[in-house]
Order: sequence, then C-alpha cells, then structure tokens
Amino acid sequence: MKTICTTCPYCGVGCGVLANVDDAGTVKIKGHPTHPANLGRLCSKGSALGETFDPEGRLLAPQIGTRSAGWDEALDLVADRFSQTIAEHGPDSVAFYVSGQLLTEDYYVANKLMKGYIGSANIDTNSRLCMASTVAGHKRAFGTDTVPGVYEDLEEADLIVLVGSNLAWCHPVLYQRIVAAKKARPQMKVVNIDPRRTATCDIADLHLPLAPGSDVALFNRLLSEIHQQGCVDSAFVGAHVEGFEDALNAASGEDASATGLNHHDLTTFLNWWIGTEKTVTVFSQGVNQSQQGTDKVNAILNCHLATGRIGKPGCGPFSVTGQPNAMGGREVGGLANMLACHLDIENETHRDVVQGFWKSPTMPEQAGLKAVDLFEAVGRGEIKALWIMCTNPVVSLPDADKVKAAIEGCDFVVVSDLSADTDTAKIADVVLPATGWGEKDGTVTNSERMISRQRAILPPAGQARHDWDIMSDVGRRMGWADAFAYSAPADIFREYAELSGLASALNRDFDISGLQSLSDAEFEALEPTRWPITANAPKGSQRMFADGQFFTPSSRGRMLAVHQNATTKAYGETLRLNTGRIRDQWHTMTRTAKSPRLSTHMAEPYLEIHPDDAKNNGIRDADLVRVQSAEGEAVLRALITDRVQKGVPFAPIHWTSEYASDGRISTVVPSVTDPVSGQPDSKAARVTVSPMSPAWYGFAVSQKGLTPNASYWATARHSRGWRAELAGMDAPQDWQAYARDLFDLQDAEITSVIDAERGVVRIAFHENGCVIAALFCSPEPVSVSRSWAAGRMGDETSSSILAGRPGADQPDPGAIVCACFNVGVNTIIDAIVQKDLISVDQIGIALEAGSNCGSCRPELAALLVNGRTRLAAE
Ligand SMILES: Nc1nc2c(c(=O)[nH]1)N[C@H]1C(S)=C(S)[C@@H](COP(=O)(O)OP(=O)(O)OC[C@H]3O[C@@H](n4cnc5c(=O)[nH]c(N)nc54)[C@H](O)[C@@H]3O)O[C@H]1N2
Ligand SMILES: Nc1nc2c(c(=O)[nH]1)N[C@H]1C(S)=C(S)[C@@H](COP(=O)(O)OP(=O)(O)OC[C@H]3O[C@@H](n4cnc5c(=O)[nH]c(N)nc54)[C@H](O)[C@@H]3O)O[C@H]1N2
Ligand code: SF4
Ligand SMILES: [Mo]
Repeated sequence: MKTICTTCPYCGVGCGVLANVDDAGTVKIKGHPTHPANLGRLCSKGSALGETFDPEGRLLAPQIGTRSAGWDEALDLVADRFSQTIAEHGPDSVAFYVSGQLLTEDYYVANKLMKGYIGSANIDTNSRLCMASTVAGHKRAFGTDTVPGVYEDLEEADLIVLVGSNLAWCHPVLYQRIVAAKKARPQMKVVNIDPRRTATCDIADLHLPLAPGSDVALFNRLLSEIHQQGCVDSAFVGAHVEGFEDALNAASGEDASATGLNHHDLTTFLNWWIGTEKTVTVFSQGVNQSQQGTDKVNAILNCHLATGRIGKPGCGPFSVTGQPNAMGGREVGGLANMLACHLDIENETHRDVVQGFWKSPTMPEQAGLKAVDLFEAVGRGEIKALWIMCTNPVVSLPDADKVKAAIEGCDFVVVSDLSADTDTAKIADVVLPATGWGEKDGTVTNSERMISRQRAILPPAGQARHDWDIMSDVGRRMGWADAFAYSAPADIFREYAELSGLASALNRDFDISGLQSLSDAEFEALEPTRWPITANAPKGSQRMFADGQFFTPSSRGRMLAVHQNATTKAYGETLRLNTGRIRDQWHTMTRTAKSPRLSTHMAEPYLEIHPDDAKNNGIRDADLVRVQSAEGEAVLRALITDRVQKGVPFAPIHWTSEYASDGRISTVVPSVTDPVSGQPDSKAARVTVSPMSPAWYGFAVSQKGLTPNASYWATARHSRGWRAELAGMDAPQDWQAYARDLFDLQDAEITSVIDAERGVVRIAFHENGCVIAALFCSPEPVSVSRSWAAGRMGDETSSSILAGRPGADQPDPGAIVCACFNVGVNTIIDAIVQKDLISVDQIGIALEAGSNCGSCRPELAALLVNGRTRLAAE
C-alpha cells in the first residue's frame, strides 16, 4: 500500500487528494486533511475519482484513421504534416486548440512551440469559453489578470454576493466552507444573484432572480447608490483609482428597471452591500458567458474599487475559476492574445523578452484567432492543420454542428485524448493517447492562485504518453531539438519560473521566480504555495493589492464606464435558453459517466421549463421536447418547474453523442461573443420548444451493455450495468425481437407481458436463474422505479421484475439523491415524516445521506421543506 498526495482534476477549487493504492492497483481516494483548499473535504465528483480509472474505452495506442500505429509513425506524420502546411501556407495556416485541464507544464510547451517556434499565435484554449471575460475585465481594471483574494476571505466576510455562480454544484467544497463559516457566524449573509433558483439558494438570505443578462444594470445601480449614500472611499479613490467620474456618470445615467427585480429585494441588496464593509462578490459563468461579460466583470470591479474593498481581509471581487488549471493556463499564456507569465503579445518589449529568453527563431506580433473565430477559419479552409488537446469542441463550442462540419472538412486534425470515442476524437485523422489524471505529473493553479502538484498514482495506460512529452517530441521532429529537450516536468517548471522573474521586472504580477532553482526532489515534494513566490517570499503570498498598487502604467486601479446593453430584452414568442452544469457530471462526461455513483443523480439530458411555457407549448411533465434554434436541435426530457423563470428554460451542457441521441445542447447555441473578450454567450440561445410525441416510450436495464436503436435514447451506467431511456416514432412489429437486438441476447430465456394493442410491453431476460435485462414500454412516459429495476440485475429471477416496481412489502427508494450512500428521494421523505426529522444533520444520522461528501445537502434541505409540509398537512 502506498499513499500519494495529489490534486483533484475537476473544478478550480483545487482540492488536495490522498490516493491509497494497494498492490493490486486498486485506488482509494480521500480528501487531503491539510491541503489548504479543502482541509480533508471532497465533493461527490472528487470522492468518486477511484471509479474513473475503468480501462473500458481508454485509447491505448496512437491511431491513424481507424488503425493502430506506433508512436514513431504517428508523430512523424504529425510533424511532417504541420511542417509541410507551414512551408506551403505559412505559420497561420496551423492552429492548436488546448484546455484548462492541461497541466501548466503541458501548456507551457504548447505555447512555446506555437508562438516561439511555429511562429503563429493561433493557439487558443477552452478557457475562451470559460474565463476570457474575467481575464479581459481584470486586465482593464488592474492592468493584469490578477485574482486578488484568497479563500479565507469567503470565511471572514460578513456578506457574500454570488453572481451567476451555482457554487453548491460547481464549487461544492468552497460552498461547504461558506456553509460552515455561516454556521459559526450566523450574522454572515449570502445573496444569490441568478435568474434561476438553484441549489445554491439553500444558503441564501436573499435570492435576486434578475432578468437574464441584466447584471450591468444592477451593479451600475449599486455604484450610483454607493455614491448617493456617501459611501465612496474617497481617500482610496483619490490615491489609487482612476476613471471614477466617468464610471459614475455612466452608472448614474441608468436605472435598474432592466433587472426586473422588485423594489424591496433590490433595496435590501443595495443596503446590505453598501452597509457591509466585509463584502466578497463571487462571480463565474452567469457573468463571463455573456455578450457583455467583460462589462459585467468591470461593473462588479467598479463597486469594489469605489469602496476600497479590495486587497483586505474578508472583502474583494472573487472570480471562481472552472477548470482545475484555468488559472495556470492564463498564467502560462495559453490564450491567443497573451504571452507566458501574463505578458502581452502586442507589447514589443514583452515579445522581445520572451523571444530572447527562449532564443526562439520567431515570435508573432499580433494576437491569434480566438476559439470561435479559430473554428470559423477552420471551416473556411484557412486553417489546414489543427491539433486539439484535452477538450471536446464538437460538444462544448457554440454552434456545435458547424464546428463538427469544420473539423470534418479540415485537411489534417490531430486529437490528444484519453479515448478515441469522444465526439471530437471520432472525426480526427490522428488520435494520440494521452495520460490522464492519476498518471500525469506536474502543477495546477486553483482559483486563489495556489499552485499544487498533481502526482502520478498509476503507470500510464497502454502506450499513453504525457501531453508535454508528446508535444516536445513533435517539436524535436520539426527540427527544434534543443528547445524541446525536456526530460521531466521539473525541467519545464524551472524554465517557466525563471521566465516569470523577467516578466515581474516588467511590472507584471505573476512571479514564481522563487522556485526557479528547485531540485527535482524539491519539485517532487512541492507543497501547495500561493503565488507570487519570490526570493523575498519563498513560501508564497497572501492577498494582492493590499498596498493599493495596481499593474497599470499609473499604478492606479481603473474604473470603467459601462452601460447595460439591450440583451435583456425578452425574445417575444421564442424562449431564451440558459445552459449550465449539474452536480455530478463533469463537462462532456468522458470521465464522470464512468462512475455508476455519479450517474444516478441525473441520468438523462433534460430541460427545466416554467409551467406557463410548458402549457403554452403543449408540453407535459416527462414528455420529450424538441429544442430548436436557427443553428440546430436537441431532444430533452421535460422537467416542469418554477425554479426557472417564464421564458427562460435551462438545460445542462453535459450530454454527448456517446450517451444520448440528441443531447448536445451546444448545437442550438449561436456563436455570439463578447466583443472585448471573444467569449461566447452560452446562456442566451433563442429557441422554440415542441413535444416530440413519439409512438412509444421505453426504459431498459441490463447487466451487460445495450445498443439503443430508437428515435430517442439516453444511456447511463448503474452499479449493476447499464440503463437507457428510449422512445420511438414507430412501434416495432415484434417486441421480443426488438428487445433481443437491443440487449444482443439472441438466445437467453425470456418472460414477458405484452399487450400489443395498448402498447404496454414488459420483457425480462434470464440466465442461470438470474435476471440479466428488462425492457418496459408504453405509449406514455414509462412509470417504472428506475433505481429499483436497475438494482434487480443479477438477482435471482422472481416474478416482480415485470411489475417494474417493488411489491407492497418492499420500499421503493425513488430517484437517488445521495450518490455516496445510494439513498433515494422516497426513503428520505419517508424518514422525515416518520421520524419527524428537522435538520439535514438528522437526516444524515438516520440514513447516512449527506454525511460523506455533502454535495446533496442543499437537495436534502429542499426535501426537508417538502417532508415537513407533508407532515403539517397530515
Ligand atoms: N459539477 C460540475 N462542477 C463544475 C463543472 C462541471 O462540469 N460540473 N465545470 C467547472 C467549470 S469549467 C466551470 S466554468 C464552473 C462554472 O460554474 P458556474 O458558473 O457556477 O456554472 P453554470 O452552471 O455554468 O452557471 C452558473 C449560473 O449562471 C446563471 N446565469 C445564467 N445567466 C445569467 C445572467 O445573465 N446573470 C446571472 N447573474 N446569472 C446567470 C445560471 O442560471 C447558472 O445557475 O463549474 C466548474 N465546476
Ligand atoms: N452551452 C454551453 N457550452 C459550454 C459551457 C456552458 O456553460 N454552456 N461552458 C463552457 C466551459 S466554461 C468549458 S470549461 C467547456 C468545457 O468543455 P470541454 O473542454 O470540451 O469538456 P471536457 O469534457 O472537459 O473535455 C476534456 C477532454 O479532454 C480529455 N482529457 C482529460 N484529461 C486529459 C489529459 O490529461 N490530456 C488529454 N490530452 N486529454 C484529456 C477528456 O477525455 C475530454 O475528452 O465547455 C464550454 N461550453
Ligand atoms: S470541489 Fe469537488 S470537484 Fe472541485 S476540486 Fe474539490 S473535490 Fe474536486
Ligand atoms: Mo469552464
């Protein structure tokens, strides 16, 4: 048994993980008790990391077309095709599209190869879809892309304002830290600003369901109110801020009517914010992913600069980052308009310093193409060789069908991934097997500038190689042997740290020069450390801007004049589709969907839609809904709820063609971007909805796999195999033959109840006296206890499986809420009612639910209200 300290590969909280590996290679995961980000906590996704090592679907050797190839052949091909294309069409005819999930060392090599050696700035990253507006907003206000705060500020604050941030599901451990802090200091208040009523509302003292897109109007109103109430910190503004008058004038010219908020809620918010010195404003995708994302960021920063609430304990603006190394990618210059170490590509001195340090033959003088433009250039045939690493753009970019067509039409596409089955890898010319989390080694930076080590737990799967190593090898094959002679991540890290010292001399914030002489052993042992890390501060730093000095030419923080644009306007007859995340899946599901535990919470792509919109469009609960826009179409299960506003339905982003027939929601999202940052607005697609009206609906469970053949399908793992939702426009003639094909069980014994006339079908398959598969169909959405039926796979045959639910003597757990202990909604409500439970902690004592990772606690709290209401009615 050995224990390895590493870092979670999912969200930007950056939790420390302890992995225990036994001699058989079995990995047990727990939270690192002393990592400063989580102090032992992990959320549902972090806790289930051990389940994602499943070798099924891993790509084990390079693939050229559909055949396996050796590394030499594959990398020669990549190097030759890139070199040829550059020779014929110039450096800007090639591009890299990379990811905030690469490690810093991978990212550094990608950036050096493209900018310093190929000589193009056509390298952009999925952070363009994620953090670009924050980067642009920070640079406008601070001169650099600096996150000033630290996590402790969230615990020390008296008011936390969450803007467009579903922290309970997307940054669960940070959320739990706030929950704990609020419990210890009940005077702490939380405001949640989100058009949707999310799980995060559970801790909110005030929820502001603003009109989508109206954040600038809200924060402009706040700025003018700060001024009117005489709460501007004039000493701070006088000494450290510029642009105050212009920003205030712009703000004062606007009212808050665009927000649609009622007077009482709005006034409460304004008074709380203005009256509370220790205020932290947290923001993420509800702010960034917008046509005026950058203005939204600056509207927020303006209020903090005007009140001097920045760089001090318990207050400040706080951008929480999405991906594990979103920050590292920004630091290393992964965006098409940046250079390494927060240097700017358009600044000649900066370019010279980087080129001189790299001793590189070339350096682009202008920014490269940003993600959306980059794929448009691919579509026009201007980019002829493209290398996609660690991201799945056929699912995650807006106008996803167009992106897919662009990739299909590109002369030469390389994808580095863990699997050859992702929607993007499937259409590449060459797929290179990269090592994944648990096999990789290097560093990541979390939301609070903390650099932590990811360490290998297991050897690489098959022939998989590290991303930095694959790229360095291609760099050498393209003729730059010395520049890419790295033999380990530590070599790359030291070089990067040295360059940061030169950047710092140019008045840049990012400086880790204190680590430039680390030995290999010291790199191996590197403890989580927050940058800047310099000779004077070798153990790292706390808050930035404590001295009121910013990185602008005048050293003053800049307030910006921003105006609410017209994007909050209702779309008339059409709906405004909001998209985002769910608790237990990570992005395009390539890893989290391997975990049965994580697949129980929400097993199918869905559309949250307001009851009025459902009624107006003839949609009933659990119907299948076609969601259509000018760009494309998706089919999702209707979930009718007033958690969303009328006119503003919501759909999750996770489903791909691997797990659903028509679940890729970005097919309907237009590629509208923020003019400053180039970040797409993923939260405002103009759509219509209509019921799909299939002839039959089905639910299938099986112990082995299944190959869904139906107009609509969605599959998911469960602890005993697979499950699928199905629907068809025409009913099969022979249901038994259909079921045999579905499960590929041509000879297994069958029991069935088939009423062909009514379309009610129940078929079970048996082997050696055990149930191994079952199919339930009906003309209406099938009413079967899913978790119960899935739990019967492999059990001894009994007649009850055809009933689709447990007998009266057996409880039906209902849909799973607590994934750690597999506790269903019915079990929880029954316990609340029968045992008269009054708190989430009591539910934990009675059922264990919510007592491990805690990710389901907001839902338990909601059920508590539900159960208590039922109790009161009885
Ligand atoms: N479980 C899970 N966690 C994750 C991820 C994951 O895939 N799964 N991904 C990670 C990544 S990369 C990221 S970027 C983060 C994202 O984390 P979040 O930003 O919290 O996630 P989202 O769900 O995309 O969007 C947040 C909220 O913005 C709201 N919103 C939409 N429009 C507006 C608006 O105009 N104004 C305001 N104020 N709010 C609006 C949405 O209703 C939504 O609830 O999550 C990270 N954590
Ligand atoms: N409509 C809509 N679209 C969105 C968003 C939204 O809110 N709404 N959010 C956007 C945001 S914020 C983000 S961050 C993106 C995320 O979107 P993507 O980056 O496309 O999503 P992932 O599933 O994280 O893709 C990572 C890929 O890398 C592979 N991989 C994992 N580890 C490694 C590794 O170490 N090396 C290599 N080479 N490959 C690896 C995985 O198998 C997977 O295929 O989606 C964006 N798209
Ligand atoms: S909060 Fe969860 S997903 Fe995010 S880093 Fe921590 S354990 Fe991983
Ligand atoms: Mo993200």
